[in-house]
Amino acid sequence: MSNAALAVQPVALALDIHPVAGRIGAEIRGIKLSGDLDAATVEAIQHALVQYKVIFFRQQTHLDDQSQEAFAHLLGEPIAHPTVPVRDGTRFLMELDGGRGQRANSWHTDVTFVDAYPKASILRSVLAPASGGDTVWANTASAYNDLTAEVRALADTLWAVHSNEYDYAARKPDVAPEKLEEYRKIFTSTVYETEHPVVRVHPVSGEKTLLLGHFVKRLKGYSQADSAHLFNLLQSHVTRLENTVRWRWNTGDVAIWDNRATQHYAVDDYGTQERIVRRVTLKGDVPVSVQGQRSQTTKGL
Ligand SMILES: O=C(O)CCC(=O)C(=O)O
Ligand SMILES: [Fe+2]
Repeated sequence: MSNAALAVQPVALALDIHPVAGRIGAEIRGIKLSGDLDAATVEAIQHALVQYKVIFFRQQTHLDDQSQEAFAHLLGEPIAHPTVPVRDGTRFLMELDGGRGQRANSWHTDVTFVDAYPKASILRSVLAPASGGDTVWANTASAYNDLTAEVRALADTLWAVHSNEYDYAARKPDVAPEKLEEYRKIFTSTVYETEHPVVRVHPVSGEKTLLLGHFVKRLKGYSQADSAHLFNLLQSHVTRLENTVRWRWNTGDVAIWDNRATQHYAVDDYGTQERIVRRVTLKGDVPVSVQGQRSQTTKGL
């Protein structure tokens, strides 16, 4: 082979990757995120994202709302939240401000109340508290693999109804009722219901993943009580500490997660300290079950 032919062979770009926990999460060093990254770097980031499921970049304090959105465009097609208005001056960005009670302290996958929910989320810390306010991610593929063969076979057949309408007060007893009502009104301005398989085949890796989290209302064909038992049996494997990674934020850190293979939880232990994060989500595709059936939105279209 001539030198010229060698030169056009695609070269896999090696990122400086440092796994954080045993089963999920890696920090990537030496990259300055922006809308101008070259194609090889973007491809390597995409690959690391599917492999590690959540990737972290420190010291990205140069990013602002616009360059966060520009970077997001390189990884996919940014989409706005279906009900929460975008931040002023942006097209897709959503802010979560702890001071305004926006504390995502329950286990979830983003926006699973619609069928083609986001494939990934890109979260930037704008203001990190001096202590506390960590975020935890869980690997929903290893959680599936941890089940016994018998429970896996059962899970493969289950379908769950996901909705953005749930008992907000029951979930957040510590938030003032007026604040909660204000939030609920916006979040459920359109009520959605979507039927998803409990086991989703990942469209890139082919892994089987548990698709659950706090938008699940019930399992199809089961009573409320049996739904709760079955849900807890499966969900408890997702959230086992061994199955998670926890990130201690500094202002300027960016976390990107594969929303098709993870759940996350923002720990609400920072009291009255300020904490602000901003998120861009990327368009996903409709989940497919082990048997090849697709998810379906039944309400809110
Ligand atoms: O505040 C966080 O760390 C995460 C919030 C969250 O759930 C999200 O951005 O999707
Ligand atoms: Fe979230």
